[in-house]
Amino acid sequence: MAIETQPEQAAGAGGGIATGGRGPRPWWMRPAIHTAIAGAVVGYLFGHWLGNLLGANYAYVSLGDYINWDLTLGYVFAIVGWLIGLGVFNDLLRQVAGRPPAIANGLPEHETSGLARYFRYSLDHKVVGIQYLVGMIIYFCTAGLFAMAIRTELLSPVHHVFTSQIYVELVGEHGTMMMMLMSSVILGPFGNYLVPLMIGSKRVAFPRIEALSFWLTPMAFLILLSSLMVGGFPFGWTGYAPLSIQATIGANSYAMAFGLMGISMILAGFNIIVTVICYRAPGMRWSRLPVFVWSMVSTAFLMVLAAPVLVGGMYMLLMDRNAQTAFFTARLGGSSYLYQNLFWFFGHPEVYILALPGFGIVSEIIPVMCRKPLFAYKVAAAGMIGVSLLSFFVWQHHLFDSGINPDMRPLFMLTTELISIPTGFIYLVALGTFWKAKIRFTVPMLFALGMYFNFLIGGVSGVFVSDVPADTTEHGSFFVMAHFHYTIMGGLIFAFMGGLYYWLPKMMGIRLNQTLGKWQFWTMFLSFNSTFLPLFAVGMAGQPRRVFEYAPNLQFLNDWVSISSFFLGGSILLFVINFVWSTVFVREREVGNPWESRGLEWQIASPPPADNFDRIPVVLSGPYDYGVPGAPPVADLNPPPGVLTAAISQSATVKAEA
Ligand code: HEM
Ligand SMILES: [Cu+2]
Repeated sequence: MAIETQPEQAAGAGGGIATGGRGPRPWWMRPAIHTAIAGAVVGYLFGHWLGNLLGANYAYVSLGDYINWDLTLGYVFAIVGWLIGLGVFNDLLRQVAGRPPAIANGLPEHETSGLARYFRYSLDHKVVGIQYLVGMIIYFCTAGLFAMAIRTELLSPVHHVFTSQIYVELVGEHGTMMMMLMSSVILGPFGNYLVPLMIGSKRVAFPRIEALSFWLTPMAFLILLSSLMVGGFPFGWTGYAPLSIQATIGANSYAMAFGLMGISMILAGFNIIVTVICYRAPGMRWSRLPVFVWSMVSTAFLMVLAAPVLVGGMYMLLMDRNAQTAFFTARLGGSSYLYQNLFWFFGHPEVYILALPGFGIVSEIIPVMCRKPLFAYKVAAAGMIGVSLLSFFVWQHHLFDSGINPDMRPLFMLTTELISIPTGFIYLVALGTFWKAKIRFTVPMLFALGMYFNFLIGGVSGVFVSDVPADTTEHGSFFVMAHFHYTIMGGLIFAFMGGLYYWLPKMMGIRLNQTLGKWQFWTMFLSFNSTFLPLFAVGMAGQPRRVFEYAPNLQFLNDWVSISSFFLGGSILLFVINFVWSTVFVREREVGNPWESRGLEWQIASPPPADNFDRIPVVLSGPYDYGVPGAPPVADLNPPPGVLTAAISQSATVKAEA
C-alpha cells in the first residue's frame, strides 16, 4: 500500500533568499555563484592563516611526513565560505532569529524563470537537475582530458611526454575524478529532475538538502584539481595507507575532496529515498513504480549506507596525516588493512552506484522502443534490490592479493560470483522484452543496446577477476583496467548518453540532432571497443597499471589503443557539439511526447511547468502497458477535487484495519 501523504495543494519549496519585506535586492547583492566564490576565497585565506598559526606552534602533532595544516584548514574554511556565500544558511539563521523563512509558499519569483537561477542555490528540483547535468558534463570532460594525456604518454615505451611522477598524478586525478564525481552522473541530473515527475509529485522531499548535495560537487572538483598545484598524489584513486600518509601535501586534496563528495552522495541519496517513499501520487503503488525509479532508490540506499564509511575513512586519513592519530599506522597500533576494508566497504558498492542507474535507464528505454511491456517487471525490480543487498558482502575481493587472512577468500569468491545472478535478471528482462519485438532503432535505443553489449563483456571478465587463482595474476595489470572500464565507461556512460538523447527533449524542450546522434553512437561504440578490448590482452601480457613504461613488444597494441582512445574522446566531443548546436543554434522545439512513451513524465509539457502538475495526478495503471489491448491511460492528470482526501482516508482505514 502506498503511503500517500502528499497534501493536495503541496506547497512549493521554500526559498533560500532573504528578501525581507523590502523587495528583491539588486542581482549582485543576492547570494549566487559570485558571492560563493568570494566566500570560498576569503575562507581559504583565513584557514591558511589559521593553519600556519597552529602548525607553527604544534608542528610535532602530525604523524605525516609533511605538515599541512595550512592547506587542510584552508580547504575546510573554503567549503564553509562557499556555502555561506551561496546563502545556504540564510533561512536557517532567519528561523533561529525567530523570523519566518524568506519564502514560505511557492517558489520565489526570480526562481521560476531566467538563466540566473542556474547559478543560485535553487530549491527547484528541475533547476538542480540541470545544474547537475552541466556540472557532470564538465567534470567528465575534464577527467577525460586526463585520460587522453595518459594515453599520449603510453604511445611509446621509451620516449616520454611526462615524468613518471606526473604520470602517476594524472592517473590518480583521472581515476579519482571519474570515480567520485561520476557516482552522481545519473542520480544527480536525471534522478533529481525526473523522479518527482515520474512519481507524480510537485517537489522533492528536501529541496535544501538536494540543492546542497549539488553545490558541494564543484568544491569537491576544484579541491581535487587543486592537488595538481601542490604536487598531486602518487597513489591512484584508492589512496592506500601507508602510502597516502607518507605522500606529499597533495594527498590532503584527495582525502578532502573524496570525503566531501561522500557527504554529497549521502545527502542526494537520502533525499531520493524519502521522496519516493513519501511523495508518490495516489495510485502510484510500488508495483507501478517505473524501473528507473527503482534503480534510483536502490542506488540511493547504496549511497546512504556506503558513503558514510568512505567519509569516515577519508577523515581518518586526514587525521592521521595532520593530527596525532594512528588509525592506519601499523607501528603505532593501527592497521593499513583497516584502511583497505573501509575503502572497499564503500568502494565496491560504489561500482554498483555507478552500474545500477545505467540498468535503470536502459530498462526504461527498451519497452518504449520495442512497443512491448517490460518483460518480468518484478524481476527487474528484484534484480536491482538484490544487487544492492549483495554488494555489501563482497568488498574483500579487492583484498585477495593483500595478504589478509586467506581463509576468507572462498567466502568472498562465492558472494562475488553470486552477484551475477541478480545482474543476470537485468539481461533476462531485456531479452524477454526484445523477443519478437519490432524494435525502433532510435539513438537512445542504440545506446541502450551498446550498454548491454559492453556490460556483458565487463561482467564476463569480472568472473575471471572474482576468481582467486585468476585474480592473483591479473590483479594490478591492465586486465583489471579493461574490466572496469567495460562496466563503467561501456555500461554507465553509454546508458548516460542514451538517457541524454531520450530525456533532454523533456528537460529542455529541445530536440537533439538525431543524425549527429547516430554518428556519435557508432564512433563511440566502435572506438570504445577498439580502445578497451586490446587492453585485456595487454594485461594478460603483463603490463602493470600506473606505470608509464612497458615492454617494447607491447608498443603496437598500446599505440592502437591510444589512437582509438583519441577517437573515443572525439566521439564525446561530437556530443558536446550536438548539444551546443541543438540547444543554442538550431533550437528545434520539442513539446510533445516524441517517443510515445507511457511514462508519467511525458504526459506533461516539455519542459515541465514550474510546479510540474497543476493538480496531483491519480495514477491508473503501470507505465509499460504498450500494445496491451484496453490498457487504461497512465494517469488522470486532472482528477476531481476530493480524490486525494479520499485516498488519504482510505489508506488510514486500511492501516486501522491492519
Ligand atoms: C575516454 C575514456 C577513458 C579512457 C581512454 C581511459 C583511460 C584510462 C587509462 C589508460 C587508465 C590507466 C592508466 C594506468 O593505470 O597506467 C585509466 C585508469 C582509470 N580510469 Fe579511465 N579512461 C576512460 C574513462 C573512464 C571512466 C568513464 C571512468 C569511470 C567513471 C574511468 C575510471 C578510471 C579509474 C578508476 C582508473 C584507475 C586509476 C587508478 O589506477 O587509480 N575511466 N583510465
Ligand atoms: Cu568490488
